Formats: sequence, C-alpha cells, structure tokens
Amino acid sequence: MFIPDPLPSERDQRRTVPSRCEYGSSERPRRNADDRRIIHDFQVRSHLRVAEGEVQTLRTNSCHLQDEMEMTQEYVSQLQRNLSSVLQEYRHLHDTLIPGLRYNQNQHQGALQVIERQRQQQRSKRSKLEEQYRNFLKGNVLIPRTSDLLMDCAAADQDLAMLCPFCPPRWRIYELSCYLQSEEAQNWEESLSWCRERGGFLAVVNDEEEQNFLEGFVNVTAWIGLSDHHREGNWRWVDGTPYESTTWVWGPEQPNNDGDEDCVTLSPASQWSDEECSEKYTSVCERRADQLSLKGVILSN
Ligand SMILES: [Ca+2]
Ligand SMILES: [Ca+2]
Ligand SMILES: [Ca+2]
Repeated sequence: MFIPDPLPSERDQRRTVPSRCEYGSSERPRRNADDRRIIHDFQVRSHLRVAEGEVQTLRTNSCHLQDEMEMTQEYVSQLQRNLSSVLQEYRHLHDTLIPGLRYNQNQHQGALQVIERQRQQQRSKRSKLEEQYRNFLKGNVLIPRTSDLLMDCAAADQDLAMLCPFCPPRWRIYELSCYLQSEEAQNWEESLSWCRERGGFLAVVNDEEEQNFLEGFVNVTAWIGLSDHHREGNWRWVDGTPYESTTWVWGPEQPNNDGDEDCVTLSPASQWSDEECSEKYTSVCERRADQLSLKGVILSN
C-alpha cells in the first residue's frame, strides 16, 4: 500500500508544533527568546495595568480637583455677595445712621448746655438764699433794690445802717444833691429868690464831675450861683463856698465883664459866661438831698 509523502506545507505545519521530545540542542536559544518575549510582554502588560491604574487615579483626582474648583468658585461668589451686602449696609449706615447720630449728638450737646445754664442759675439762687438766711439769723431785713428811691442807698457804717438819699418830686438827684431847673426866665436876683423859696440855692459847681452833670441836665441857658456884683473880679458862690476851691470852667474869653457883667450862666454842653444880672435866663437850683436811714436793712440787687 502506497502512502504518499505529505505536502511540504503540511510537513511544515506539523513541524511548527513539535513535540517536547523533538527539540534538539540547537532549538534551546529560540525557546529562551520566546521566554524573554513572554516575560517582556508580561512586564509590559503589568506596566500597562499600573499605568492604566495611575491614569484612572489621575482622572479621579482631576475630577475631585474640578469639584473642589467649582466649590471654591461658589465660595468666592458667596464671599463677593456677602461683601456686596456689607458694603451696601455700610453705605446705608454712612448715609442715614451716622448723620442721625450726629444730629442726636448736637441735640444732646444743646440740652447739656441748657442744663449747665440752669445749674448755674440754681447755684446763684442758692447762694442768694444762703445770704438771705444768714441775714435772717442776724435779724436783718433784705429788701430788693427795685425802687428808684433806693438806687443810691449805701451802707453807712458797720452796723449795716443804710442811708438812702432822695429828692422832692421833679428834682433830679446826683450824688448827694438835688437839682431843679425853672421853666420861667428871670433876672439873677429873681432866680436867687425862686430857688430859696424851694429850699435850695442857685447851683454851686464844686467840681468837674458836677459841671459835666449840669451841662447835660440843663436844656437852656440858666443862671448859676456865682457873681461878682459885690466887687468887680471878686467872685463869690451863693452858699459861701470859696471860689478858689472850686473848678473854674469859664468859656472862651470869659469872664470879660462886657459892659457890666456880674452874674454867671451855664449853657447846655457849654461852659460859664458872665452876663448882665438884669438879663433873663432860667434858673438851675441845687439843694442837699434828704437821707432816709434804714437800720437793719440790706438791699439786694
Ligand atoms: Ca454843688
Ligand atoms: Ca463883673
Ligand atoms: Ca461876659
């Protein structure tokens, strides 16, 4: 029986799968190479698995980072909203509350000033009440100095006796004298009598202060109590006051005895002039003020 040779291809195929026993000593290197390739492939696959794991880890981390970034952005947005709200509240406080507080502060300061004034007034009242109480304990009577009659009162001595100068009706008080100007014009002798009839004398100018008062007191030219009709150039005051002891307030070029001028006048805001005694002028009279003694009285302002 004929058995044909297998086709080369089949033979080769058969050789590709040799039995373990078919390997000769010459095929051992090929086997080592295959082993290395297998080992290499195994190592590559292992590295690939590790790499795939690392890639997966990176993906996971990347995802977490993205989540954290989104949370951070949301947090930043929340902070911005909070900051905007705070700024809005600050503007509201600055525009409304702070001016209101300043207004209230000014109101309070004004109220404090009023209270301080009232406090000072109360202290003053208390001081006066304490003074009144001390005077009450001493047996003194306190009278307010509200009447014109009491305006010139002054304590006379240490016993607190109060002397109050006063004038008759229509007379004007100045220091401790009273003054009255007539309405009718008369000669000097008639004026002298007119004043005596009223308890006074033609005014005697004792000093510059009295002269200043009289210049403001008279409203028209008036006789005063000075003359040299007894002897030319020998001036005498009607009350006996020495002429040399008083202030001389002659006007310009006076006295000039023009003709026969022996009596003296005083004019508003002006000085003395000698005139003829027969001329007619008003009279300015003077008298000492009466004085009322008030013992045990203290005047309060
Ligand atoms: Ca006088
Ligand atoms: Ca004369
Ligand atoms: Ca004259």
